[in-house]
Amino acid sequence: MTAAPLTRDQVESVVSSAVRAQPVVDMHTHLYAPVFGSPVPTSAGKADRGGFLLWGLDELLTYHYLVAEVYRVVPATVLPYERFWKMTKAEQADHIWKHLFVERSPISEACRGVLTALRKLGLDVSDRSLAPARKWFAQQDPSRYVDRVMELANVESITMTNPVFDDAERERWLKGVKPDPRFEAVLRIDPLLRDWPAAAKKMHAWGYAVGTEVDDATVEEARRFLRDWIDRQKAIYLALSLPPDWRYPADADTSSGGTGGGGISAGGPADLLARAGQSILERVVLPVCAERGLPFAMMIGSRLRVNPDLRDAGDMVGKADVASVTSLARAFPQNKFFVTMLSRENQHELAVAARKFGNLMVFGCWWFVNNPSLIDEITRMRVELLGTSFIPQHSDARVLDQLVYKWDHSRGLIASVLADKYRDAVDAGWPLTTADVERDVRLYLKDNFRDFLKR
Ligand code: HDL
Ligand code: ZN
Repeated sequence: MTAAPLTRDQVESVVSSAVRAQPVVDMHTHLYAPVFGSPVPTSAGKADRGGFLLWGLDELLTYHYLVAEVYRVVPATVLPYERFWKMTKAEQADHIWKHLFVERSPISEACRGVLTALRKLGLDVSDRSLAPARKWFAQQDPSRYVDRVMELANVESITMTNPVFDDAERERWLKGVKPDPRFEAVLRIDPLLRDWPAAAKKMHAWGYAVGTEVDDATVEEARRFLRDWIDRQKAIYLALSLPPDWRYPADADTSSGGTGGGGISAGGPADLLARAGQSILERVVLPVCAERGLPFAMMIGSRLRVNPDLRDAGDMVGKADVASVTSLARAFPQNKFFVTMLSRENQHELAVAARKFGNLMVFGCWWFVNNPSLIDEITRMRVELLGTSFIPQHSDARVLDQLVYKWDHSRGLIASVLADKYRDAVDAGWPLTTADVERDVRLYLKDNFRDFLKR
């Protein structure tokens, strides 16, 4: 006997409970299992040592989003970048707290996120001082803290980002590391397409007989490199980010309004780079993904280091070319593509592109569109165009505690959109049940990702 259909008045609470209760599989983060090691906590005067798993108050406050924002208030002419980067994490955190929280109201999304995380962790900042919170964090044990944060955020699985061309990352894996099963690895390979000559040089030094020229021998060796690292990491997908001017095919004629050669003069060095990247994509990355049944994730639209002095905070967004995504999905029907785009202007076209290709899974509100007004707009549009067949969000968390706020904020927004859409269905006479809502929410927050990996 099926349950009684929901009335329109019951929809909101049923949806909100279902979204809050559904454990999330977070498909893209920059977090690491504790076994990778954490930075040595900063103590006055001692610069912290690098580490992988970032957590705690000073890391929350020195998130690169907040570094960008504090440099709008205290410009480099007042605080030279080099001086800021020489500060300890605690000193940087104090600087950000003073200027973005105490002397101005913390109402940007990145500021609000810190407050949500502290509140949900049970910390009181009503006295506007960091001291009590700092003391509490210093008493936390990292391994138990992971359990606490994942429980608080209701996240059951964390997908890491493992950039093999980053020396510290690569050495850590070569030493042997077995992440706990709640953390899954992603082979991140940006230089392969963004800068093949530099990637080839590194790979050659690592014992893979590749050359700058993408000939058959190089193709074979580059495939071996990917297979080795997929096996070493037990990677569940491959990923990279691409600049706004990435095009596929790289040399399509732009005059016909086609996808264009990367907007770069034909035959110039940049064009050669684009062509090498295309060969690597067509002859190495996609064939290996297909043979292993692994999705390829493309995060498109990031123009890196427009202000290099801001380091990770210095990247910019640019409108990219969705036609290149459709060209690729069409040319490689046996491959599976996760795609997210950084520009608000690309979102509608990307959602329509996903209607054309079942091997294209749209995911997340990434980085500069991971803000309430845009999450609402984009999620609403995606439900209207794609129904339940997309992945509404990933956290992109770089600091463990961010899971608490990123998922709290996103769950509220996703629930609000879904409540509207379910009310419309009820108004149209559909006998919606609680079980229906719970099934769909599980698709959005877990099964669409898991099923796409297995497809
Ligand atoms: O390329 C990426 O995965 C981006 O998410 C960058 O890491 C970016 O710096 C970021 O953290 N965005 O949220
Ligand atoms: Zn990311």
